[in-house]
Amino acid sequence: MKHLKVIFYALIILFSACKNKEKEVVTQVEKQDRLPNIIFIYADDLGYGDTSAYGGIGLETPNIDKLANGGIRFTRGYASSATCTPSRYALLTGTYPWRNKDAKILPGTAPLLIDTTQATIPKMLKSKGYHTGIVGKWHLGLGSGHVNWNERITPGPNEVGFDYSFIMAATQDRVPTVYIKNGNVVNLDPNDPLEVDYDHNFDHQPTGLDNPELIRMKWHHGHNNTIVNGIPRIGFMKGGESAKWKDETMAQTFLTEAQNFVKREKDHPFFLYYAMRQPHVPRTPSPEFVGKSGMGPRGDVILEADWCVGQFLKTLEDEGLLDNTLIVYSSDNGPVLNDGYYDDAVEKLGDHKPAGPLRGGKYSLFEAGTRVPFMTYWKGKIQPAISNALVSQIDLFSSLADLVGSDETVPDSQDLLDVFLGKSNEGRKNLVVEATSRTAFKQGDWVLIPPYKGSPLNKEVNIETGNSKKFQLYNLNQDIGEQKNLAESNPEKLQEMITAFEAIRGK
Ligand code: NG6
Ligand code: CA
Repeated sequence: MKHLKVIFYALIILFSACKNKEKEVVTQVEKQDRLPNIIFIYADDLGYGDTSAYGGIGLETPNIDKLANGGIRFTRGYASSATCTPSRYALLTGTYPWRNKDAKILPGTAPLLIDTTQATIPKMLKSKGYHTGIVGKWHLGLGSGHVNWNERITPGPNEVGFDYSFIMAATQDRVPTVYIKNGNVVNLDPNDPLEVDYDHNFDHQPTGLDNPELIRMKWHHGHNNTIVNGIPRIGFMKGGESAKWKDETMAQTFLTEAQNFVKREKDHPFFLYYAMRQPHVPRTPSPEFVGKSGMGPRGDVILEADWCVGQFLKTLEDEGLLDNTLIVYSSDNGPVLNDGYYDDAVEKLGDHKPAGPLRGGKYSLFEAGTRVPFMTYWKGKIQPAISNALVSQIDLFSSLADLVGSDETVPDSQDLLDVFLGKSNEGRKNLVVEATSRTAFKQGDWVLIPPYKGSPLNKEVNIETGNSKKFQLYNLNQDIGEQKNLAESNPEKLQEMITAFEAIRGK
């Protein structure tokens, strides 16, 4: 009897040990099979030459460089547009922005630009079980015509695929200067309602134009409406005092939100779109970064952004997430120095070249408008390399769909997953880029800019627009700075480019 009892207990112990073993195996398999987390870190107006990884002079960006040098650094990675709204629209929908006539720089009161029935990356990932979030700059419109900022603002990010959103509505230089969390203005006092208008001032509200004595950052062009925190903005705003953001703590606020999101969501696959506001105007570094670059606030906020990337990567590392997370780093458009405020960006630039060797900048059809820092990083999975493949941010939709096993497709987005993971160098054959409602065409090493009316120079920002009465044809392989127009000397190539361009863009 005693023996039987011993055998019985021994069996029970053996059985439960087996069960535990089984559980261990299952968890390991689950871990291996788990879809990777996906993170976009998106800068605002960061140029091709603004990081040390891309040869930037006089600015050290060790954390962004870690992504560039530890992953694939693309030398021909493009934003879809030379301005923010169209690029962000294309990034999330995988659709060329020039197909949507409303995809232009939007005021803070514009309605939601993405149709709620349209395919988006976060929706596609959600269908595969991802938890999705956006932290930072939105600038894709909110609501459906008239927004009451004192009620839940909808539709917005939550209606186009994001489970969680903590955003600024438009840009740091546009009202409303408040954070919006899942559709609600953060810290809003119902007794001090928030009102926003882009056409008319509210009674007795000071403005940058009329009250220079209240200003701590002088406006150069535009930016002379309502003053918030001593900075004159675009658009008029009244009330909402307790909800107004502090410009100097915005970097930390977004960083903390991004860190909290990954800590919260780490137990299942997640997608985070971390849309940083640097180095867009107004450039307001936190006190630790003031004067750090020697280049004035523009350089200082680039260093601050780099620090944020470092802190964010540290969180991913501490949480044990780096091995299973694909990070895509890029910028929404090329660089600009004076974008409407006097902030020493021009005066203190020194030898730094925000566009590197490229011509133009933000708003421009030349290369620097859309060719931006672009890298993919996945610890242990992507081998460090430099890729010269032609890739665009619109390709992320189809490439990520492939990665997660979704068969959803959108016409303009090409599946370049192997290129993004460093297994292939076969990028796109060609690409249409947009800049302030004009388009240009790249195919192989060649660039075609069709004739456009309008000034060849945007005098306010001192950037060449790309406008010319004549066709422009450049060969980037021999002439990365687009100095030698070959349209007349190579009519066959010109015709070949025009035909290929029209086949995509229409006549
Ligand atoms: C322009 C603003 C510029 C910037 C830009 C949007 C003026 C004169 N200029 O209209 O300062 O806000 O819009 O930048 O108002 S973007 O990166 O969001 O596209
Ligand atoms: Ca931008």
